[in-house]
Amino acid sequence: MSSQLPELNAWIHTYASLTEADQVHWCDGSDEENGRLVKMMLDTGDLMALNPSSHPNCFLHRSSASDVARVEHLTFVCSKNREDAGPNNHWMDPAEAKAKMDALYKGCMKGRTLYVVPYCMGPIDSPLARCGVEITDSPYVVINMRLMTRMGAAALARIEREASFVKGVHSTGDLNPDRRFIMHFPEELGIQSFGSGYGGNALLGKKCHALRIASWQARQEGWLAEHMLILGVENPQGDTHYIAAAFPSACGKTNLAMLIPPEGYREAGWKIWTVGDDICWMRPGADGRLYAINPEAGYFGVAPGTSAKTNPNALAMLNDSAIFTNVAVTADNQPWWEGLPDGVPVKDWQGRDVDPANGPAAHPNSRFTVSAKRCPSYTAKAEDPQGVPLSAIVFGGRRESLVPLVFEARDWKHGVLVGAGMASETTAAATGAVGVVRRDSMAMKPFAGYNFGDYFAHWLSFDVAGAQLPKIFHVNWFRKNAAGKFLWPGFGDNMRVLEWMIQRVEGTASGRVTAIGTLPDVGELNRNGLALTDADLETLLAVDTLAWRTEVGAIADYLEEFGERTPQALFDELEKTAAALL
Ligand code: OXD
Ligand code: MN
Repeated sequence: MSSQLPELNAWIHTYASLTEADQVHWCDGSDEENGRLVKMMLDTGDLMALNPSSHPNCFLHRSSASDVARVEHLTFVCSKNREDAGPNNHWMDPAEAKAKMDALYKGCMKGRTLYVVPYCMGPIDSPLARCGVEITDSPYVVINMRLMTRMGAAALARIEREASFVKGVHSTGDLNPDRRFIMHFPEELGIQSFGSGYGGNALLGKKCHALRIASWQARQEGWLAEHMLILGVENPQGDTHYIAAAFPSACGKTNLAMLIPPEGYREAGWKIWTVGDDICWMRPGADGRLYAINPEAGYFGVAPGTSAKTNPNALAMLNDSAIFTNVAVTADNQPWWEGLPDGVPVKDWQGRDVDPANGPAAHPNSRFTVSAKRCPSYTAKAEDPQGVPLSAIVFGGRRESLVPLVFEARDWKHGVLVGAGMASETTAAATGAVGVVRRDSMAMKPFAGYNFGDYFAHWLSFDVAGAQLPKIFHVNWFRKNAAGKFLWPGFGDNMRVLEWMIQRVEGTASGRVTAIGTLPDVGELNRNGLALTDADLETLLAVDTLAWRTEVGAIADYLEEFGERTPQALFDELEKTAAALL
């Protein structure tokens, strides 16, 4: 097979020759094709069937033990000019990167099939969607891309029509961590990945395309590609407000996206709808509002910690047609991970008998892949080609002190500063060093495909006459008391904070203006059914002037890192906050 697009055929031909692939298979995305690939992987041991009664059509994949996560130190943005990648990215000269990758790709698919995976990020008929083609020698990548993107014949038809697509090349190579690179060529809309079969390194539609390349493309074309979930909050009157929210990893993005409101809210008729859990592309519409789509079609979520308590919706979507990667299994072959209250794991993520001396049974970064449509809070709005209009944008991080439960930025400019300055404490599980504050602007530190200074300026550029921009908020679910206990219950109770945001959007909550922004006034946060003392609420909503002065200084130092490219407007905003703190 080939396509009607000579440029695409020529590109495939180049890589089929370079990699010396045995054969080339153009993926159509059909059930039949998927069934064949699954059967082949069951035969080779690449996949294992899970319990067909409890988990029909669910499979387990065990990755190589040294290939279990994204590799930021091996991820490069190869723009022509180093400055364009910025201090927030690793950079390599494009010619040098290509030479390196060509040498790695040479003959790497001998004895393997080269799969051509055409895919569309976003609803197939959406003007906000963008397409790509991934070349890969991993059937695991193909079956994951089928769940995570609109993959196959319809995407190919759009690519042939538009004659423009992101070109991604991926080979698992020999999985040698010393021969592993994830290269991005934003000026050419190209991605080259070698040596990893894992998630964000290999499913090129996700972080590589939908964030790094798309953020660059978005800047040229006047939109934004962000590391944000999108949810809809429907009130008892049936009106829905859509909210996009950015959090660094390990801050509960998937849980917030699939939140189930507390009982009192449910009884009153409140509902949460999930549009996306990781990535949001947004663009101003004719009415001046920002419209958002989830470019993905599925969820590639972290399994550990997902339970009936933390995320009942996620748990419910995982009992059929899901792929699990690096989880443990029980004696009757059900998937298992830390945080599940029931079940006893017998084999760990590497297939060994479970032994606590080997660490957790499921890898801490073990994952599930599942179609978004399987989520009980799925909304057909996720397929709306026009996207959903945003009422609010939320930034958040994990801060055990200083940062209040919620505050609203003064305006868009201040909101951009709040996003640019956001930070999160590292967790012991991730780095070993607990409580180290790391700046992670808009949760895009590992994902912005260009210089953060230019990125901040691009954000500011949306503030034009006639724009009806969403309100910007900052939240912190992770505030602790002196005894180290979380002050806020989080999870479903975060609904209370969402409700206050909506009241601010609708103009029904007056709030309390402070130096850092507007906080809920006494009595504005709904505490019905919540065991939260007045003293704890006061701590959650306090602004410690002295400590915030230090924070303002730290944010200024951070913004200086991007040199002349940091817009002066952000320093002016910071100055306003500093003055209000005096
Ligand atoms: C993810 C991540 O997998 O942010 O979504 O690492
Ligand atoms: Mn993410």
